[in-house]
Amino acid sequence: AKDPVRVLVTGAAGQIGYALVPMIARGIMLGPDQPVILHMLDIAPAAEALNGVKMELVDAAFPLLKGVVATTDAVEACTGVNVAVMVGGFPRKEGMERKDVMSKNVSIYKSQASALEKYAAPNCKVLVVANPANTNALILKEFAPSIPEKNITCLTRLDHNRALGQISEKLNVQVSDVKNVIIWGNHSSTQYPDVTHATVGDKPVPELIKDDEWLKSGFISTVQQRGAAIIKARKLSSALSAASSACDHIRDWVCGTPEGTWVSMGVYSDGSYNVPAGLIYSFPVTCRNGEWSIVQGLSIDEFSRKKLDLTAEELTEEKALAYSCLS
Ligand code: NAX
Repeated sequence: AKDPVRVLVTGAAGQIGYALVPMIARGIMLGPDQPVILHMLDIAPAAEALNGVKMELVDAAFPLLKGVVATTDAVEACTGVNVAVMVGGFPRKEGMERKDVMSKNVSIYKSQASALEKYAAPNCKVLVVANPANTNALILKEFAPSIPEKNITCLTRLDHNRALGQISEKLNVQVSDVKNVIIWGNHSSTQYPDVTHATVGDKPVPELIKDDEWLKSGFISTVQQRGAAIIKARKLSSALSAASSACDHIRDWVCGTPEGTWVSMGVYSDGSYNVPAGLIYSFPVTCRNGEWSIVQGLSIDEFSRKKLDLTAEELTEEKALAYSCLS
């Protein structure tokens, strides 16, 4: 039997945490033959709720679940973890300035970066979900310099999956037949959902859809605004889809992407596609042997170029704002 993998979930008493931990314990993230030990971190006001989640995990008697650590101590939470899913953060509340929210998250991600750097297992893979996801991941990278930058990513797979879902509904085909959409840039409303290279079977999506107007406007804004639409409908933000996409992200990263298929991940930019180096930016990637690489050589038309640049500009501004919170 395989040794258990230790998976950290921060913010585990929250909405996404509640959907995510049972998925991990059932093998959806790391596979049906991979035992896991869950490490759950939250803050003191949520300690009792966190303990309730732990009780439910015990009650569910998951065969793959070999242990549960539920704690408000970041050191205990980070010790020995092989995978860290960072869902905990400070939400933007009504009337709050962007800078104030950024400042709260910068201080959380700075201190959790240090705990991970000191106590996580070597080669720990990190996925940041909490918003602002790209910039939180960048701060984590800055303050955990001994963790390889290739190991620090943020979640844009939910946006990617939303794009697959929209195309599947529009064409009335199975979502599993749609592939190679791309989310470029920030996990925010400036993200660019791109179907230029997407296919259904062996046919290009733009040829199948034949509705340029929808592709260039309705589709893009629906994907960009989907989070807001869920909040409006549910009075709560996306949780099950976020949790499921986080599992997809880690599974493909660890187990590899299928031949001929790429996915979207927020990763440290090396300047590919003329995206400024040093941002955490969502790119199309393939994964093999536990490492992602950016898909190279895709053609970028003028329309796409503008969208790639716009979301990069927003990330550059966010980065500056985050740094201004440090001083
Ligand atoms: P909740 O408010 O339900 O849960 C957040 C949890 O984090 C709470 O239990 C809170 O106590 C905990 N927390 C706060 N500070 C912490 C700290 N310093 N250490 C550990 N835990 C801490 O939010 P939820 O709906 O679960 O969303 C979590 C985060 O995901 C939010 O930042 C949200 O904006 C972000 N999202 C990101 C998505 C993505 O695709 N990247 C999509 C879904 C989601 O909106």
